[in-house]
Amino acid sequence: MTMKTDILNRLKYSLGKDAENASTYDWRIALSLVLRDQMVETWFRSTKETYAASPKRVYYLSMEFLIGRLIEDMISNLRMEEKVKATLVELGQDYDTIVHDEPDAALGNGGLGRLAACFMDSLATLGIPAFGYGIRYEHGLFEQSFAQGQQVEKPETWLTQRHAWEFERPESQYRIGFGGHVDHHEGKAYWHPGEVVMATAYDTPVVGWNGDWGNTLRLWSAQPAKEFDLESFNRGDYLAAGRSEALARTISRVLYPDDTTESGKELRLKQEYFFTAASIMDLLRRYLKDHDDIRALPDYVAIQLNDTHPAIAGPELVRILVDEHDIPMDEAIPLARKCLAYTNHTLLPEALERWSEHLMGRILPRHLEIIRAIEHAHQTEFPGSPRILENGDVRMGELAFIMAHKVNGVSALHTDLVKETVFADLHRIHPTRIINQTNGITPRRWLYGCNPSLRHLITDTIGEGWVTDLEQLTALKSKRDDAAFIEAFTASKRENKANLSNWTLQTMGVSLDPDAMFDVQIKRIHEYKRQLMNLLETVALWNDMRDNPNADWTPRVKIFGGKAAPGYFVAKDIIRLINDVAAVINADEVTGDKLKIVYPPNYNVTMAERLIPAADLSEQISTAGKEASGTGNMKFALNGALTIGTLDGANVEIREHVGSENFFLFGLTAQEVMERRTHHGYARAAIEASPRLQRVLGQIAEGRFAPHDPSRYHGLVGMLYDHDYFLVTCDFDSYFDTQRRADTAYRNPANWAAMALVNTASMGWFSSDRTIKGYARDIWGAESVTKAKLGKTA
Ligand code: B1H
Repeated sequence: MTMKTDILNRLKYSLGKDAENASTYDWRIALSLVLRDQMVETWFRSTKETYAASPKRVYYLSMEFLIGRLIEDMISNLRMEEKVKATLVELGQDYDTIVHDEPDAALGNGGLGRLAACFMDSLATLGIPAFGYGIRYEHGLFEQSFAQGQQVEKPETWLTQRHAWEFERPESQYRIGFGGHVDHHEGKAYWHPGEVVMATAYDTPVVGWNGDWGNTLRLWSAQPAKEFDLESFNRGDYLAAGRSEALARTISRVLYPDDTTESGKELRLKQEYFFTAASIMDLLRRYLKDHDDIRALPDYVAIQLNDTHPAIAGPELVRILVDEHDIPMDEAIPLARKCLAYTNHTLLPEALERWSEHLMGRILPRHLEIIRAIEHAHQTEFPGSPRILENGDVRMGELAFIMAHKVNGVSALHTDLVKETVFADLHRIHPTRIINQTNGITPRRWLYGCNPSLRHLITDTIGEGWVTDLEQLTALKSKRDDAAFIEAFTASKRENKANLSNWTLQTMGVSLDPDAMFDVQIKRIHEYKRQLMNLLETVALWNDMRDNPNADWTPRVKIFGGKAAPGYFVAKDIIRLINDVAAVINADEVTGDKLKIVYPPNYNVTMAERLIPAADLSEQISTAGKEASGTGNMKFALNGALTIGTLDGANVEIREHVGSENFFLFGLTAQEVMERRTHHGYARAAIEASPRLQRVLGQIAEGRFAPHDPSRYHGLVGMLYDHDYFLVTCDFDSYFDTQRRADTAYRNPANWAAMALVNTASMGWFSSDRTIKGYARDIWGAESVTKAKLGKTA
């Protein structure tokens, strides 16, 4: 059968539509179902090969999988782009319209969730048997719009449409208990939960490059446990009856939009336990089908904890080993540890999870007992070591560390800081436990998929091997003196910029000058990421341009994108200020096209795929020591943008790879930041030393950008003077000067393009394939079942 017939059949039999009456949505779902059929073949084959090989399986537990749109991934990984395009032409349908109809699956906040999605792509491409485990949130990250410049949040509703990729698995259901009490007799513990919900699995196949291997992303959805309600009802406990229904309705309802900011909410703890417990039960059921000896579990199971959110996995696994398999506690703890590893993603104190013992005891009474046992065992072995239980709190970082056989940071600098700060004492006791695995990004989505013009140029020049072996891009370095190639490279960037300008024109009514430098900062809005410093620099540049309008300025478009956590008021003020400043500057006839600010609302994965290929300059300007890694920084450099950045996170390693001459470095180092904070009045001193900054702050404080509400930003400006914790003021001058160096460099287009090309050509190491090989080798002891793929290990 031809693909055309397949699609028409799906339209008819799965959607009940004929071609004459089909909407874009109908066509997209029909096409998706046809593609899904293709994937199922790979998927079955991989499952069979896995059972035959009986290898170690990897389980990646994550509260977030920020997968975005899947249709283009599927089309390109199955190598069906030409065929799909040709078929849609035959059917009189437009490829782009159909592909862009798919809503983003926004099941994550930012980098942590997107990393999990890139890892799933690499695991499948490398042929490592793996499951991603998470929550099937009914509502992903909220949708952002602006009203008079202010962020407005609306619930996200991706599941009101059919999610064409998933399979519901009603047969894979687990009972998840909460609360209740624990009985002890004859040395055994019996937990009697007070509430139960059911976890139902939904599977999305994840197919790697070339359709060679398929893994599963298994997301859990909560359902009421009917028979439990009935039981309670019959016992006369009318309140308990119905509670399961209420809990089930909320537990997988919505993603917490907090990113690296404070939470501590009861529902969040329930969500964490819900998906972790379901995942542990599921992987044990799979293991016990083929194995009798529970003590051999670590030979077949590697569980990776994506931050502390699933850290309850430690106590849960111990609970099952002790309470259900009668393994003694002192044996169960090290056995569980051999299966578990923990990735730390942040040092920000507000993001380090703690739960009050009281709450933990109420929601998970048996787990609190086990946590005490883990604490006791560790204190007995290492008297005086850091405690899990402290000041009435359960510290999840310490728990995850003590229950993991490896703990990793996500960039070289971050890992050093993990050793020196949060886990310094535990590191002294366990000196080989902390290791580094610098983050990476999948080249399939972040070059092949999002940047067709550059993809074609590269493939025409060095062949297609780079897609699975990104280090092959180094071959492009020799082209930096090849004028014809540089011209083609520049033309590709220009095409992407023109496309972006068309998009901003259509969606926001603003067209951009493709000859201007596109300077992009896209990420969550956070004080440590310093969008505010970028904006202050923009105002300073505007002042200079107006002072000297006839000078030969390098035209700039400042592009911002990102959401603020709904309760993070400073971040929301920063958003409003960006929009207020944009309104004034964009209307200024003196500066005109020489300076524009655009801030498209609702930044998400799809928008990143649009903006990154069109960027000339990548803003990676966090206060040194605060950004654990960053992964956007890698995406930009891979797509031929130059970075302006601090020595923070993976910027350090990016700069080493691309060369200091191809990177605009500025600002204090992590050490200098810590030192500077000890100076009394450092911010005021920095402001007083910088007339340019003083002037900008004066304008904002006077209401230059909010003439009808002139005191609007008093708080924000006052904060910079009095407690500028993130050192915006101290780095401002160095940042401004470095921006002017970027201006000068941009005026020599051939040289700029050569620098950009070296960036692209040097980014091979930042493939998430390299990262996953590192985890497989150093943490999991897992291998590729399609052996060839792991041959060339980084
Ligand atoms: C990162 C988070 C995070 N670090 C709490 N920590 C969350 C913490 O909803 N929550 O409660 C959500 C997310 N996210 C990011 O991880 C780092 O800031 C980035 O620097 C890093 O690149 C990324 C992936 O490692």
